[in-house]
Amino acid sequence: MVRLGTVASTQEAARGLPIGSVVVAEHQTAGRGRLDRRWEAPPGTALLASFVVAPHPLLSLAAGVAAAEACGPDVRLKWPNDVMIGGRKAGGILVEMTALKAVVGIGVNLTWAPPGAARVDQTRDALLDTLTQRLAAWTSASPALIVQRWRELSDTLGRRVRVELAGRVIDGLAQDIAEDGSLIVDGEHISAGDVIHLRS
Ligand code: BT5
Repeated sequence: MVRLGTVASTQEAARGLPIGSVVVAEHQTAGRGRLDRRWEAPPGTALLASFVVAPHPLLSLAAGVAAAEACGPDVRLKWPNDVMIGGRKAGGILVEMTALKAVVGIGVNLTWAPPGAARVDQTRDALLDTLTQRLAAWTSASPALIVQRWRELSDTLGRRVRVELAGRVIDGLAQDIAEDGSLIVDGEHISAGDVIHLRS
C-alpha cells in the first residue's frame, strides 16, 4: 500500500505499479471522474484510493458491488456504479483498463460532501480495509454472481430513466442488467453513458 499526501490523481500514481498495488491519498488536486469530470474532496475528508487489479470484463460492476458492501447496508448502486445513499451520491468509481491491467479508482465522501451529495459514516482506514477485502472477493467472482449481486443492490432497475447517448436520448424503463454488464432500457442494451433516474 502506497500512502501519499497530496497528489494530482491517485489514478496516475497507480498506473505504473504492479497488480495488487493500492494507492491512497490525503488530497487530490486533479481528482477525476468519468469523461474527464472532476472529483471534489477537501484534504483529509474522503477515501481516495486506486487499486491495480487484473483486467476483468465486469470490473466496473464488481467494483460497484464491492464498494456498496463496504460502505454499509443502506447503500445502493446507480448504473453503472455510483454509490448512493438515500438517492444521493456518496461515492464514485472510475475504471481505467489496459490490455494487461486495470486501475480501479474509488472515491467515497466521509466527513464532507458537496451540496446534495451524501457521506459514509466510517473512518477511512476501516473503510479501506473492508473495501480491499470486498474488492478481492468480487474481482474473483463469476460474472453471473456479480450481475446477480448487482441486481440486488440496484437503485436503478425498475425505475424510469433517461439515458443520454451521443446525439440521442432514451426515456424508458430500466429493465435489467445483461450478462455483459450493459443496462437494458426498453429492450435496448446500453453499454456506456449516463443515466438519470426519473420520477415515476
Ligand atoms: C465518478 O465519476 O463518480 C468517479 C469518481 C472516481 C473518483 C476516484 S477518487 C480516487 C481515484 N482518483 C481519481 O482521480 N479518481 C478516482 P462520474 O460518474 O463521472 O461523476 C463525476 C461527477 O460527480 C462530477 O461531475 C460531479 O457532478 C459529481 N461529484 C464530484 N465530486 C463529488 C463528490 N465528492 N461527491 C459526490 N459527487 C461528486
